[in-house]
Amino acid sequence: MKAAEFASPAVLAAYDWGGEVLDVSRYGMGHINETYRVIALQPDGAEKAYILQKVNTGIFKDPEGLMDNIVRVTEYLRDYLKRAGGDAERGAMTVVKTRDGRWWYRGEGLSCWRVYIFVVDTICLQRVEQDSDFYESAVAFGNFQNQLSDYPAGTLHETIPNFHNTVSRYEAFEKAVAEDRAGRAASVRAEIDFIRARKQDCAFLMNLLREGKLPLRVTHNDTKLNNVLLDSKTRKGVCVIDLDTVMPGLAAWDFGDAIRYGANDCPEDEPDVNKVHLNMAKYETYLRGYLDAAGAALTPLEKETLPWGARVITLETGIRFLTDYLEGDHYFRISRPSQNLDRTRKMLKLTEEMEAHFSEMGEAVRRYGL
Ligand code: ADP
Ligand code: GN1
Ligand code: MG
Repeated sequence: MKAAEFASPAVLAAYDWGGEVLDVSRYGMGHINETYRVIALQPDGAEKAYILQKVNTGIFKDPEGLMDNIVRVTEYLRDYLKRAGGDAERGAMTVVKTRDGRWWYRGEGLSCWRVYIFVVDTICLQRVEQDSDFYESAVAFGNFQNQLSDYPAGTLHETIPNFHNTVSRYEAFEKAVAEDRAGRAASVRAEIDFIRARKQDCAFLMNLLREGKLPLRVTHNDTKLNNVLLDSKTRKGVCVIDLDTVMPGLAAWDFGDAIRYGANDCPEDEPDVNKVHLNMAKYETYLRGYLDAAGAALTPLEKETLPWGARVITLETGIRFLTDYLEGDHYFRISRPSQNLDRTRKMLKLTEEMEAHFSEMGEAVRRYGL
């Protein structure tokens, strides 16, 4: 077996892979978990692939609750797809049990490992390559929203409390500025001022939620383009992945996170902010796909506030990147020193662009139908 990076034979022994494990290699581009692809030889001579992940328990402190959410949601989706005549095998992820019948393996130091069947003949994009890819990812996330619209959101565990509570994210940011643990606050005055000037915006959606004007849904909460698999031949959306943050939330957050990641033309850590622009054509493409799939399940106010979702989540993600930079880069994985600052600046520039295009963003929603 070629597994130079992989030093946990006990984890491999905890699962029945159907035959000899031929390869374990690091996989994917996530910022939080450790992901591997495992290839195992099957009795019929075929090679079968799995995804093996070490969940970041520094961030997800309740792996039991997290895995319970994932098992419940994937089983619900599979049942839904079976009833609707969809592809239940590929349309929902399948968690593989350990040899002793558990949904996850507790490793050394209370680490949490879990295994999924690798959904084959799919692609996972870091950037939109063609317009239709973004449309298809919107349909996939929209279907996810629609399919779960009758699921009692309040019964899910809050895997990270206040995950998209932008008001608490703002408070954590102010605390990081005050503590200035990495001694970086003086060098990011402009970014701090930019965020402070938008303190009110952080409360916009939270207020509507508190007032009962927006319903709490089952949401994904991390709707980046690379959290959906597209069919490698047809390029249609196959399966929504990365379900760690599935919990009660607002539809606008899911819509907004996808826009902040995908409706522009550069990577998330683009160092040159002059290149960062909101791409309105991509925004409209995603909006169309999302409403085509989920429109019927959303209230008029939910649809109306979708642009706010984009604006607030983009600002919030900038706040989170800057908070991490001020705290010394302990949360988001980095591969170079000022990566979290570049990520911050990109988010703030995009926020500004959304503010400038805000009326157009709203008009597009009205054009596609409230
Ligand atoms: P992270 O939370 O670190 O982003 P993900 O759960 O998104 O981790 O997984 C990382 C990558 O692994 C994904 O972007 C995708 O390329 C791949 N992946 C995850 N689950 C599957 C799966 N069931 N089938 C195929 N590829 C997968
Ligand atoms: C993290 O795990 P990943 O890379 O899909 C983060 C998201 C951020 C995103 C920014 C649990 O997502 O909230 O939006 O990075 N996930 C968690 O790229 O914090
Ligand atoms: Mg991911």
